[in-house]
Amino acid sequence: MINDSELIINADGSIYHLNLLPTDIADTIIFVGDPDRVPEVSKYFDDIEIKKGRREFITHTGTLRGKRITVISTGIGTDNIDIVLNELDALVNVDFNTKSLKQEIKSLDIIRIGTSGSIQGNISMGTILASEYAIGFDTLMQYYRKPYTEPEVQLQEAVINHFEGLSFKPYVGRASQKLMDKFAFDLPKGVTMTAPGFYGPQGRNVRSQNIYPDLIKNANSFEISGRNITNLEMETAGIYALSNMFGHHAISINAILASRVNEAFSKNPQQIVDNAIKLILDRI
Ligand code: R1P
Repeated sequence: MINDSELIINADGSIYHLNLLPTDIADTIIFVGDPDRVPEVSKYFDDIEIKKGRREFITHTGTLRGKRITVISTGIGTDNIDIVLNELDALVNVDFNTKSLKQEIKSLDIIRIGTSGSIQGNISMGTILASEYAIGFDTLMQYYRKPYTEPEVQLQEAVINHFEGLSFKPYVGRASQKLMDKFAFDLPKGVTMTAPGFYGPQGRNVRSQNIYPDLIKNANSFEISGRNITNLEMETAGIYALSNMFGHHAISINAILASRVNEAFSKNPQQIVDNAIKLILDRI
């Protein structure tokens, strides 16, 4: 039995932060960062059966062309991803009555529709990019033991060698091949760098003194077996590595809103995000 402080269940039977009951979620779950993006996705559902939320975690569950589907906002950063992934996993894999693991472990399909900045000149604003791999420049996975595949270890070692002198150890996560085949067969694919902050951790310097001022330059020049780091955001590595650990399927689709190499930001970000939402919902 899992004790009350390990797995906190609210008085109404819902899980602590997400405020959701096990019956509130579908097996296919769309992640968005911004809570305001949740209705931008669910407005395309045929009906909405559940609207719940707490803090930055807003959830709508409904049906699209006969398929039950959930969209949830994760807020910003892999610290939030830790909460969302662990609580969603508990919702499907823990019996809340006995507080014990279910006999049969379930795998969710998780699709992030996010926004991101390009760090390669040939990936322009407006691109909808699928992350094959993600590299976490945060410390989330230093708290979890999990096996890594050989390509993941090779990518991790190449990153550590290329970004000399980091005081932390980046980790690698990968997309689900099943979801890549279903959602991203014709999309540009890339390697996504996930940062634990928006300013210093992404090499931005408004009024700070950064320990790693050359992050973007180094990310831009990284190369392994013909692969580059394509884009930069704040969640994908955490989503991938935790999904890999738990056995969930995950894919991250990023609408490219900024070009860090050309130092530009899109004039129509809403339109680009809406294009990504419609593309994914068409393929659900
Ligand atoms: C930063 O502005 C936020 O935008 C990006 C980053 O990953 C970070 O969460 O993604 P979302 O638009 O999906 O939140």
